Amino acid sequence: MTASTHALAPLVLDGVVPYPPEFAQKYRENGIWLDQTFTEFLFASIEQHSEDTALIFGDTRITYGQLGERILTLAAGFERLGIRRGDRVVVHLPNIPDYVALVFALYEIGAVPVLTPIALRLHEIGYIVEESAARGYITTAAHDGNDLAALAAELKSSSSTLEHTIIVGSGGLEPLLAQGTLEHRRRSLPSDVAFLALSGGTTDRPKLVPHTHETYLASVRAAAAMTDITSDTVQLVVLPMSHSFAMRSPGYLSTLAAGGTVVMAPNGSPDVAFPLIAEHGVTIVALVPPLALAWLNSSLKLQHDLSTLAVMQVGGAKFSPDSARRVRPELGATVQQSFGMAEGLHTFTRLDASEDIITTRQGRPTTDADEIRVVDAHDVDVEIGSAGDLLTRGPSTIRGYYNAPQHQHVFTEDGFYRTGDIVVQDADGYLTVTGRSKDQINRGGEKVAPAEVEDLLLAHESVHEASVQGIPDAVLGERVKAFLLPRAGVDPKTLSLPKVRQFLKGKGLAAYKLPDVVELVTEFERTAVGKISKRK
Ligand code: OOB
Repeated sequence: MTASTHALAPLVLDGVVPYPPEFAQKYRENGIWLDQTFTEFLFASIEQHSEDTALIFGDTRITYGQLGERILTLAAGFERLGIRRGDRVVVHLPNIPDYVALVFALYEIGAVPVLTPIALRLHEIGYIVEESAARGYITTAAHDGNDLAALAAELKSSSSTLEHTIIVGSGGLEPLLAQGTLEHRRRSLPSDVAFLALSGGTTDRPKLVPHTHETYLASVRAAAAMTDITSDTVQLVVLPMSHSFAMRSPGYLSTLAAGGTVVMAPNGSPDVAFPLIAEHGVTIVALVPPLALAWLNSSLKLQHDLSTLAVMQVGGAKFSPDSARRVRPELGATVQQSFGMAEGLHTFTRLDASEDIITTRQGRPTTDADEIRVVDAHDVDVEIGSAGDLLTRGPSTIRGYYNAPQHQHVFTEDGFYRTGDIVVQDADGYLTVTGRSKDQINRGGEKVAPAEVEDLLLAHESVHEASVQGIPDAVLGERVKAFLLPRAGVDPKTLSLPKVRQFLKGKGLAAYKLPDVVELVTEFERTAVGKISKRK
């Protein structure tokens, strides 16, 4: 340790709910939380594998040595900009190699990236910038036909905290790369908040999830062990790199820490992914169920050599047993189901478990320190084999959302997170997800909070009341349906599906949250307290 290490005091971020000291002590004594930061975790690998390929994207190949150099150059650039330890910087990028370099450059200086999916738009990002009091915002010029440079300009003019907007790919990184590199050393502590991520969402506004280096790396290491990640691993990453499935379950973090190779793709469609598997000898991939189905149903699988693919992970939403059973015969890979959440817990089916287990269960926790309770409506534990609400507490599960005392009720007094998932646990600890008690739509792994969409719909001049619900869909699992009660005398045409979508898009809502179906109603059924009943 250097002299400056001793000078580091813990980073205090107001709005973070700490772990009780006795839990922190237990996790450290048990060797689950280690004395290591994100950059120490990665730089150990960079030093050992400097000549090996870390990242592949299109024709670009980046060695570990080059990645380390890029991180330290960008870190020097951020420091010159005046970004300091603890400062929040919203990162809103697609899967590109500089995503990894930029996020790790922020970790290197102890700044706190706020990791956001590229699909989000002004409504969400504006709120996230404000909520996190971000000093920086990093994006790309355009994505999916959306002008993100304009979004950056709009954010800058409306935010009182935002000083720096950086547009990657339009020369925006040049000033950061202009001169010099930092020396890699400890500038943050393992107990510091490393980053803020987004919760799947049940409320009218996104909630931010604070993870420390210790909490998150504990889950990265555990996932790597569950999935046999080594320096021979070639991992294809098609899901957004800001999502925890793509980050740490086992995600790109595990593969880079082991000295393996991460192949990034802009999306996971078979025509994009299959040639990459054949060309680079991909061994593992993580998919959401609709993508897994697209792979199974694609005739392209006969045209590409997919024989290196050993593990196909599926998670984010329920994968049907019938589809799971097709994976080995049709793709030659072992299916590994994963059930996880930004808030922390992630579970895996073990690679050597029986075909029955891997096709019907969503996994079990990675460590004995992950506590699971399955409870009834009175918070009383149900019998093994019975369905109930899943509560969890453990070394990688947060104790509260960032700056959100109003949402602390989703954590019990003794620190269990109420996941809002209904599960059955079997005698071996495996979980089967059977339903949901939270007000959320799971659209093929992308989470939509009805309250967020309803809130915007109520701002429409023709809408008197709105209820947004999930409807079954053969491919996505669920789609988004808006039931609208028009104001008296309104022409129904003003509330056609295209018009409603256009209205919400204009409000800056991400495309995946836009209703797939609109139905006009003349009245709503009510619950006893007068709320719109969603069950009926
Ligand atoms: C993952 O994380 P989030 O934060 O986008 O969503 C969490 C929620 C869970 O509470 C559950 O409702 C649902 O997504 N979910 C699943 C599932 N995996 C997640 N529901 C049924 N079956 C599954 N396998 O989605 C996530 C994070 C890390 C690893 C995997 C998924």
